[in-house]
Amino acid sequence: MGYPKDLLSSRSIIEHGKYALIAPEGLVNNVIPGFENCTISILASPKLGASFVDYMVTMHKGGRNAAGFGGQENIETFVYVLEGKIKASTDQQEFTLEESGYLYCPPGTKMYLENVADEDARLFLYKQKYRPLEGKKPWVYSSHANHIEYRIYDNMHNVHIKDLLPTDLDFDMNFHILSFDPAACHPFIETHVQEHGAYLLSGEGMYNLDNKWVPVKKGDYIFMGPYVHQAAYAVGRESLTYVYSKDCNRDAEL
Ligand code: UGY
Ligand code: MN
Repeated sequence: MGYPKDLLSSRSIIEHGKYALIAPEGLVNNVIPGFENCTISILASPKLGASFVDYMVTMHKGGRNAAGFGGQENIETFVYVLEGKIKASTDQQEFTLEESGYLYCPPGTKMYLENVADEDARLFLYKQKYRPLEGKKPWVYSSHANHIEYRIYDNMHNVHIKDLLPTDLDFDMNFHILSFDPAACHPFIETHVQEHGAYLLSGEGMYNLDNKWVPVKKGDYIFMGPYVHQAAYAVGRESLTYVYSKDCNRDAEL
C-alpha cells in the first residue's frame, strides 16, 4: 500500500536475528559490483542475523555478471531461476537454465550469469561460507527442479518435498522445494538449529514465525533464524510452495 492511493503500510516484519517476512513491495535496488543491467535486492544477510546472503535479481535484457559471482576459496553459491532464460556457467561448464533451473558452484568456482532472452529473467541467488569436512569436496551441480519427482513429506500425504542438491556429506547445505496442498500443514511446529531463506513460489498461507501466525503469499521472502518456531497452513486454491535453503551435514561448533 502506498502513496497516492492510501496511507503507507507494510506487511513486512523484521526481527533481527530471529526471523523476517519481506514482502516484495518494500524492496529497493542495491548496486552490486559485477552485475550489469540488473535490479538487485539483498534479502537476508549477516546484518539481519543470517549466516548467508540471499538476493532477488532481475536481469533485464542483456543483463549479466561477467566478472563472476563468488569464486573465493571459502564461498559457495547457488542460483535458482524463477522466471526467464539464462546462461549460467563456470570456467569449465555452461548450462542453459529456464524456470526452475539451478546451478550450485562450490568454493573456488566462479559463477557467471547472463540473460539470454529479450524478457527479464528473475533469479533467487545465494552465497554462504562453506564449512569444510576432511576428505570431502562438493562439486558443480545443475538441474531443473521441474524434472525432479516430489516425495511425500514426513508421512503427510498432502505435503511434498524435493531435494535440489546431492545429500552427500560433501555438501554442507541443500536447497529444497516444499509444497502444501490447500488445507495442508506441517506435522508440527519446528524448532531447530538450522537457518532458512525461503522464497514463496505459489499460493497463500498462514505461517508460524516465532509462535505468531502471519499471512504470507506468493512473492514473499522469509528468513528463519536458528531455533525460531516455524510451520505453515496452506489456504486458498493453489498449493503453498516455496524454495528454501537449509544448512546440513555438519556438527555444531563450540
Ligand atoms: O526442512 C525444514 O526444516 C522445513 N520443513 N522447514 C520449514 O518448512 N520451515
Ligand atoms: Mn525448518
